[in-house]
Amino acid sequence: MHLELKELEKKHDEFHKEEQQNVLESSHEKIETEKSLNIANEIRDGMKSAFQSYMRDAWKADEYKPISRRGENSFGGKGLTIIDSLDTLWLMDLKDEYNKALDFVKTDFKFEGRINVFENNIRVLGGLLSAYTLTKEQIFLDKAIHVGEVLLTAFNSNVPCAVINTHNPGWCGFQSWAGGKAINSEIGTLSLEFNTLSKLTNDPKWSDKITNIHKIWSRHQNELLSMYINANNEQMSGPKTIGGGIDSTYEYLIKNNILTGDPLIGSLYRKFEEKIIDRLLVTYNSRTFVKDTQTNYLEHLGCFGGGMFILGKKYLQKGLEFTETCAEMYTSTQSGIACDKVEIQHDGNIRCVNDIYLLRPEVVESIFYAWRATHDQKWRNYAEKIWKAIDKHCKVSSGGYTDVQYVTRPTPKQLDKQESWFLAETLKYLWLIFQPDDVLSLQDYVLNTECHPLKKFHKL
Ligand code: DMJ
Repeated sequence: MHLELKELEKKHDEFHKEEQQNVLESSHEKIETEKSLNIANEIRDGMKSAFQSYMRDAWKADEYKPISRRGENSFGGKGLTIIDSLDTLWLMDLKDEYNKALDFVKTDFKFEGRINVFENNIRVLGGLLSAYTLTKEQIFLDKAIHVGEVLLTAFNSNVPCAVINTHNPGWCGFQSWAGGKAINSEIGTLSLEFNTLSKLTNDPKWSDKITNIHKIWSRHQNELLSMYINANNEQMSGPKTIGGGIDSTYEYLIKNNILTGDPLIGSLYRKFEEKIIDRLLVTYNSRTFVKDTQTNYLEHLGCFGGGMFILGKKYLQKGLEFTETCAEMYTSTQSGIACDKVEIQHDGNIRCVNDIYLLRPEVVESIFYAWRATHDQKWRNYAEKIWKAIDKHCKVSSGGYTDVQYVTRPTPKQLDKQESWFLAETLKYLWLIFQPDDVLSLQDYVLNTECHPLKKFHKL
């Protein structure tokens, strides 16, 4: 009898302890959710400031110079910032700004003149397709089809031209810095948009071009891809890294596999992924990163790689470690802002090589995938720190955000450019990190390299 009573008391105590623990956990969760909402609102205010000051001083220009308060037509005057911002405005429920952007597309948007195929594909075609995907406004699809028709004229052969000009049909240019060759990342970063356009229109003329490009990759699958490719004989040359010039080619293989469900593209990605892990991924005193072939340099641009491994699942842990190295590029400077290029030394020290920050997204991009994959609070903590540093040093007092220089000093120098990718990507990834997972669920969407969401084919 006595024993039974003791047993009962014990059970009673355990029950209360558990209850208290549950109450504690749920109030902790409440505080975390509230905190996340506040940070998300701050980021939304940042987007408001970036877009509204562009509206005030540079409406219809491609990009904004927030210090001199004027526009810059870096894309020949296509309203690039407007198109690149459409889906962010919609997602953040910035209605007035979104409606103004929609009116621009209806009445003013023109796609003509000199056109850089890769940049216009990821930002303009990607921007229009994602706006259509989210809103179902027919005008976005109509304009996307028009843009897609123009981009198709870049294909004189399997390897498209880097630059075309609608005022000079048939003219085909390549980047002079690439010695007249095509750049691998440029031709490898068309597939998500072209395949989506074919799917939505039921016309294979875009996806056919992608099939041809994938045949080139298949012929080179026994080695890592090089930076340049000769458009005439499809020979490759130049460095084999995952930085600028190659980066998003690999990213688009895994994303295209997820978008379309095509297993052949998946196995092509796996072949390259294996080689990147074997030959380029290193760990120096607990800092894991994908190195350059000749040096121990790591570009901010290359930091998309952590997110790519996380998406690929097989090297999830390596992806998380790589993402942490990239996040530490921010925490290792006095301003809390990362350098555009660093050297990871053998003792794990991060040495700045290029002391500039161009409002780039790749690190918060990988942090976004790390957060969605693990829900480890440390990723939100990193994102919060990065956001606060950007807001402190890159925000211009009269409105908008700018590139900065001398990020290793406590107070960097403000330059005079608000990149369109800051509104399309950096702010969107940061905001998404503080949203629940069903906001742009990765079960339904694939984000292109400019963070424009496209619907997975089986969900269409
Ligand atoms: C963006 O336009 C895209 O993320 C692209 O893939 C690489 N460069 C910029 C941002 O740094």
